[in-house]
Amino acid sequence: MKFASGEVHHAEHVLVRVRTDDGLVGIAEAPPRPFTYGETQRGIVAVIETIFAPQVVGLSLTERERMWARLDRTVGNPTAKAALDMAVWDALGRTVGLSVTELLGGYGNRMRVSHMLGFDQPSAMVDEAQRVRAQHGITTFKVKVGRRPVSLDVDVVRALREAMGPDVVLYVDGNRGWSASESARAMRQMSDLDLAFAEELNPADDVVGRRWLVGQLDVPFIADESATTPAEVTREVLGGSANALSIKTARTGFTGSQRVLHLAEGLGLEVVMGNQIDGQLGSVCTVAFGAAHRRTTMQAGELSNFLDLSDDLLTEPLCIVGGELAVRPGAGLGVEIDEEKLRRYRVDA
Ligand code: MUC
Ligand code: MG
Repeated sequence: MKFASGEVHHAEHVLVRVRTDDGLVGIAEAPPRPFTYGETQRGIVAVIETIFAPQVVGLSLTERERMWARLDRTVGNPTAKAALDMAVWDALGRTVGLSVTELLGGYGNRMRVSHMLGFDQPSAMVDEAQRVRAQHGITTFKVKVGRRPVSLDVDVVRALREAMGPDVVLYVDGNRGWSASESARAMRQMSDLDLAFAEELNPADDVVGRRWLVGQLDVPFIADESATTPAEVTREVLGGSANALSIKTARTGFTGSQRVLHLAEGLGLEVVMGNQIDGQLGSVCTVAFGAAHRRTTMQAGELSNFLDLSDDLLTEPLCIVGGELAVRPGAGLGVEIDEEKLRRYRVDA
């Protein structure tokens, strides 16, 4: 997967496991994304082993507020904290015999899926979209943009609209690749392509340029990596630099994602469940959260990046059917790690 801020070739993730006194194990994954959050695989392991584990071992599964007060003494490290949080929720669900989706909100048990298309030639991106629609029934696509000249990406989006027809939902994500003026020009050139959203086309740190851009667009502007915490969301939205949100459980866990979601409800913002190029375990976490709440099910969730991986760790692989991914029935997240595969892929033992 290639995009304006980086590329991902391997799933060098961290599997986080929380063991309870009763012998139950909660699980979650942390995906290192140095170009977005500054984390690395070894850094995630180190911060959990040396700082977070000593702070949380001994707490009850219901003391999440206390746990976060301790985790937040350390700045940064969002995916390490999020994986710990989600593993605790998984362990809680297994303990009380309820799914995480029921514990979080119980709104539904599935989400429509949006598929992310990384940088390539227009014909290759169209081929992928057609294959994904034929094989999995997916009809919503997020197109990575942010290349120079902007015509590279404009041509792709136009080719997708022409090949896929008027009924597919298309939106674009620039991962901060363009300037404000490049973004405005590209969006003008795509104004006849019926885009649903534009995401992080330029950096939020271009403060005036970003407000200028967002103020002139006729589609909601999604803040992703620029607004990950309630305070960042408040700053970006009240400052006029965004008017929709990407929520990623990979970086805010279930506890922090719920805070951001409730803030979005209060502010009246549309939200999209985003993907941090997650494996199957991360995708299970995203759908468990997204299906649990009404607002997150209003848009298709980005749940299909795991399709790019040649193998994964779950005993029962995920399956997207009819354009939807279902929550796994069963307590907690409802999934188990295949210990044989874990032995094969782990790099620390
Ligand atoms: C996205 O929505 O931006 C790519 C980089 C990253 O941090 O997340 C992905 C997808
Ligand atoms: Mg994004």
